[in-house]
Amino acid sequence: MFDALSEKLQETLAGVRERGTLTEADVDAAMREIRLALLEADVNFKVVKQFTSTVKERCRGEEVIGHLNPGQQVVKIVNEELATLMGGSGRDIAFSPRPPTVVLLAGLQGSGKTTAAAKLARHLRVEHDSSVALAACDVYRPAAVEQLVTMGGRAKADVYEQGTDADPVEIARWARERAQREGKDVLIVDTSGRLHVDEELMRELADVRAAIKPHAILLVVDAMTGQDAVNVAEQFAETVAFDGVVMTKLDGDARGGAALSVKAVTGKPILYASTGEKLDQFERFHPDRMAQRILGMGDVLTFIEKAESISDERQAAELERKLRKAEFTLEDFLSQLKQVRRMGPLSSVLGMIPGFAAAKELRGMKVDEREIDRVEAIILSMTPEERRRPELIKGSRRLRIARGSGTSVQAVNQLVKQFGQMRKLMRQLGQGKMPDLGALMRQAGR
Ligand SMILES: Nc1nc2c(ncn2[C@@H]2O[C@H](COP(=O)(O)OP(=O)(O)O)[C@@H](O)[C@H]2O)c(=O)[nH]1
Ligand SMILES: [Mg+2]
Repeated sequence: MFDALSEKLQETLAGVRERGTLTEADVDAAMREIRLALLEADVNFKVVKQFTSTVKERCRGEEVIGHLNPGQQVVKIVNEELATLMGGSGRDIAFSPRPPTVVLLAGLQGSGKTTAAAKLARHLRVEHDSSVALAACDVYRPAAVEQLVTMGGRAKADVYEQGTDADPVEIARWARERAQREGKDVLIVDTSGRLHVDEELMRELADVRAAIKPHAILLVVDAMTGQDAVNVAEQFAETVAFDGVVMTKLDGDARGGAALSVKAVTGKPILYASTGEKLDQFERFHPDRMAQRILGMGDVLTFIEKAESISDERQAAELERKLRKAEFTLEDFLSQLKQVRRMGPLSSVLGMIPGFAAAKELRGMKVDEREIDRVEAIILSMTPEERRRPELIKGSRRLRIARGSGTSVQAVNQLVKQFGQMRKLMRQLGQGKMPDLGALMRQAGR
């Protein structure tokens, strides 16, 4: 998703970034291109207009024009405004202090409610360790109850159902009581949809809402329907005040218009994104990360989360302390290398780091895993003392390490030298300066 938009915005911003100074005409030209790119992505035209005028105003106000490194500033502004457009930072539903937290799902027929109900149940079980029950309140289609029973089973959630003869409001009320009695943390209520927003649907939703007083109402919308999805959301917002959106079928939506417009039009953020038919193709929606991804700035937080999931927190804190004090040794470097490797092929990991993903000359670059093997071998051939104090590595030590690792004295020299540079860089980092990773890579490649 967002592929075409992403490419166009990156192209435009790369042009801006390369300029030394920016004139007002440069900014205007860039805004025109951004406007076109957003319109082509099927973003609501009013939203586009508002977006570009905000960005332009900020560019003027923050003295981008004539400023040192103005291109970076423009990219930063576009990034922030894109994130704001989609709702700021991502969050989960708010849990009630008195369980069960009741979540009502609403939306048109086929938007993906039943699928989302099961996915959300799984998500809450896995991420929050919640016990979840699902209530089957779509009694109009005979297969709807069965579908929820099957999918709920796969999500390891209890499904509360009374077939298709009971009244949806009664089922909802009964399910809420049962969830409380059975000590469930969360009850997710799946409702019926219609092909269009109609009065009957709205009345039924209002009745269910009045009967069970949900803590959160989520509107499920199909991203593939583009601006129709946004119009539907707008209609719902007028009658059933929902709290957030579940955007489904993002896997089938190449343009991204609905995802970019819905918050601005309805005032409600996207909380979850569904990207496939499988149960685990569902995640919290992070507007800030999405904006960065669209602009090719790398997905730093996802990267950090990935890293955190494999290294424990204490280790991470210790590492940070060392980085700040520049006590980072080759030993630490080795353990970092190992951790990074566990995260997957290096090229995909590097793609998540800003600077790497954006640098044109690095796009499509293959990281030579054998080079890393060599580095690892060299460090492994050092004594612990040498790893802590690489400045000891001279003369006969160098030869011993080269022999032990099956490399050459030059290779050992090079590693020690590069490590020295890296340390210097980390000292800067410790002082709050972000290193220019692109420049570092170019240097290393020489
Ligand atoms: N590709 C894709 N299909 C989805 C997604 N979410 C739901 N579907 C499919 O959309 C169809 C309608 O989903 P369903 O949950 O029954 O919609 P409901 O009528 O709102 O309950 C089903 O065939 C689902 O498998 C998604 O994120 N991606
Ligand atoms: Mg359904």
